[in-house]
Amino acid sequence: MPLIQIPQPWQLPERSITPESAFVNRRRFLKSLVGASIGASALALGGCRQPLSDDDIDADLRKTLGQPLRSQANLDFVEAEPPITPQVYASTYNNFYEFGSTKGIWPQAQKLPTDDWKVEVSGLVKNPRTYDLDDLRQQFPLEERVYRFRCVEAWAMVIPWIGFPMRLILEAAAPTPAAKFVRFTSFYDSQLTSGPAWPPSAYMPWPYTESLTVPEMANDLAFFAVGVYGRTLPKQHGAPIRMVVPWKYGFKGAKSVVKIEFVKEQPATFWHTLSPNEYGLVSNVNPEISHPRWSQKTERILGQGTNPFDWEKQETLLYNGYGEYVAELYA
Ligand SMILES: Nc1nc2c(c(=O)[nH]1)N[C@H]1C(S)=C(S)[C@@H](COP(=O)(O)O)O[C@H]1N2
Ligand SMILES: [Mo]
Repeated sequence: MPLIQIPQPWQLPERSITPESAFVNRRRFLKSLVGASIGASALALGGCRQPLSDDDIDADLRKTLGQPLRSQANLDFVEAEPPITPQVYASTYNNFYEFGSTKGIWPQAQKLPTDDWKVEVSGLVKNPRTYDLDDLRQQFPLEERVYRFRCVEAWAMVIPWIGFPMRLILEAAAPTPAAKFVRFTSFYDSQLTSGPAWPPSAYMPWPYTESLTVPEMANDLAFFAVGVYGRTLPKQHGAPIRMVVPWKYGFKGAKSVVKIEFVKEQPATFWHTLSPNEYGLVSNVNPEISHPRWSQKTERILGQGTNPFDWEKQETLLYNGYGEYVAELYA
């Protein structure tokens, strides 16, 4: 499938043209990043943005595209506001509790076994099906989407995901009228993804699960990512396929999804089960609803200062700025 970039009204605004030197640097930057080996040389590059070209796509992802990128389709570049977070920050500052409770779990996450991955789509649907990764990537055309991302912990970033709208899986599955919610389950194996030592993993309701309503999943913004920054998704980001729901707090986007089930009742979910006051079932980004332990009025943008912890502060927007596209879901 060609990787296509379809301009949509919710895309982040186009800005001035990035100089050629930045483009060359970006390519070098992308090439310097192979899986987990992340070069510190990339630090200089914050925020410049160019259309994806064939050179920017790694061999693994390209294999599944089947044909070269359609370059004309990618000529419009998007410089995001705020700028795209440098990959070196986004891929070394992660939440993935299956591998520990600190942000630096990316080396541990390399244990995730992603070969022969299968995603089961089941429950209240006319067409249950188990997809392997090639099925998914070939059946659903891949596109790039630059989205703001807001963690409930009040940090934020801007990420260029590659994947396809969740709606395409929903349409293929054809949920029955009884289906009201969707439960998403992450990979779990008590040996490989044993969870953090502290807080104690034994008390956590594994596997990690999340939920959306059927209309939320059908919204055009709800996305499954299989790639990021022009490459196959690194394991620490939730390879090989993870949810991206940009108007909700980050925890609503389960990583390394193995099962998508259409159900009648609101399912129990991981964080909500652990701490219902802190992690709501809906959890739309909302500056007016404080977390019990901190305000949600502002957020810190990852990687905008000279080091990852010298972060710019900005105001948090209702629905993370995507209200125009999603507010009607909650009217
Ligand atoms: N399976 C699983 N999915 C998960 C998490 C997790 O611990 N396990 N953490 C969530 C949280 S709190 C956030 S902020 C995002 C982080 O995604 P990133 O590390 O790719 O930025 O993943 C979400 N999805
Ligand atoms: Mo988060």
